Amino acid sequence: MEILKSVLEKVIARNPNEPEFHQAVTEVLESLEPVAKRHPEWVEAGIFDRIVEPERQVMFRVTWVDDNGKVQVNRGYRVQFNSAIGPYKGGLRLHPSVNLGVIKFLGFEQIFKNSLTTLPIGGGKGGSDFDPKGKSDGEVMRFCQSFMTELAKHIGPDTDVPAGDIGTGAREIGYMYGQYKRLQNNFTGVLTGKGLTWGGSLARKEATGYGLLYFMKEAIEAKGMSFNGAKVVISGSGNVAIYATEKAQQYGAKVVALSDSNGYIYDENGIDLETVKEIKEVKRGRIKEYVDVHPNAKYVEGCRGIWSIPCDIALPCATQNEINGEEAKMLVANGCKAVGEGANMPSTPEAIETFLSSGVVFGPAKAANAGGVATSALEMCQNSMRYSWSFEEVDEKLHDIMVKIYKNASAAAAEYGHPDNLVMGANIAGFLKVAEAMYEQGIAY
Ligand code: NDP
Ligand code: 2IT
Repeated sequence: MEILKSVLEKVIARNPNEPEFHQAVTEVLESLEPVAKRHPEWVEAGIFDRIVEPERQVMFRVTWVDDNGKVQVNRGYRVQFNSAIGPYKGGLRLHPSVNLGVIKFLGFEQIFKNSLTTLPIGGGKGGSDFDPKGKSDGEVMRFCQSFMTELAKHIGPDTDVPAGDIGTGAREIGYMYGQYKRLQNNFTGVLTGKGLTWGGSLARKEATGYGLLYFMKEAIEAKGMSFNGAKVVISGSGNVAIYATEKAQQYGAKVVALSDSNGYIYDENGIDLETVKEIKEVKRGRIKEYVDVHPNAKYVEGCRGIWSIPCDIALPCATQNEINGEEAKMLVANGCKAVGEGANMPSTPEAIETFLSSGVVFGPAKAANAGGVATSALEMCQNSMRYSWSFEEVDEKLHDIMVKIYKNASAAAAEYGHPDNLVMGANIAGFLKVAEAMYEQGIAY
């Protein structure tokens, strides 16, 4: 890195103790070096210095009372990173590992991902260190109401439109929406991932997982591979993993493993997804319960071992940095030919380097998992029209968007001299539109 080195140095110096944010920014700036060379006017206008600094960051206290009458205090976040091309848009993560650096890395990634969707949405992210696991519905509701009491001051259908992420699903979105409506006295598309009877979009639940498969199908078919008959390993067993499994199976793949943060299951006959949905979506149980129903399958304690399973295609769909360099080497040594990131930043830089240098078809998160937020933008569109499309209509638009993202990322990679490098292609293609918008809107913006 030459031109952008000082930008990165400043980010690291002024945002200490935020390793995930540094990691996300480093990757993007490395990709953008050839763009900076071609666009000195953007360097001059400080586009690169500005894009790494959130427009606004809100941190707040979230107080709620648990079932024992004890007062609990969590910390809430909303990072409104960039609104050059539309209202801030991005999910809310509820997980004990959440801190400012994690939300900033996610918000930063979201800028480029949202731009790639071709729809008019800026980048943002939020969440809390609240852990919904093991909490009663009443506790989750009281937390969500308290969280929204503050968040409501900062969002709006044309300002910032949050959605789900880890730990935030339909239940949490429902409680948050109810509280927003109570506070503002208006019924508006301020959140996405809403219930289907109150403004939610058909196919939003399936969108991230399905979109991942739509993207990866394009990417692997361009290299003469196919999902049909392929052995696939998918990490996680939440929203993204479940619907990635569903579409992979529809494409004729055999998904042999899924996981949660405690361990993984291996079923050589292929995962029975109905069992997984029952455990995860209905009972909110643990993935190890799968072997109670399918005693032929095995459960292994510890989630990282999942990458030791030989497979043709790996789809990490759990969390950041879940595949390190060693695990990537193991995947490649065992014959893995394609990796599609359903989660945000699931591969460490060393893992990405291993995949790219081994000729693995690598679908980076910003491009490969953009189907969720793209369908959120379609939900916003339907809310604005006060109308709703059928499942097939939304699914078809999602499919077209994912194919377009693949083509745009692939074309940008080639144009900037790195054919097949979809990491560079996605970062560059996502950046160009935002940079142009920022440039045209002037420096005071
Ligand atoms: P869910 O909460 O539905 O599921 C998360 C899954 O990942 C669970 O199986 C969970 O296991 C596992 N997991 C979470 N944290 C960890 C951890 N620290 N270590 C190991 N496993 C972990 O979330 P989603 O499926 O919605 O999200 C998964 C990933 O996809 C995230 O990276 C998210 O940012 C990304 N994403 C989600 C989109 C969406 O529309 N939902 C859109 C684009 C990206 P456990 O139950 O044990 O915690
Ligand atoms: O990481 C993501 O893109 C999401 N969690 C979805 C965001 C959204 O607004 O639908």
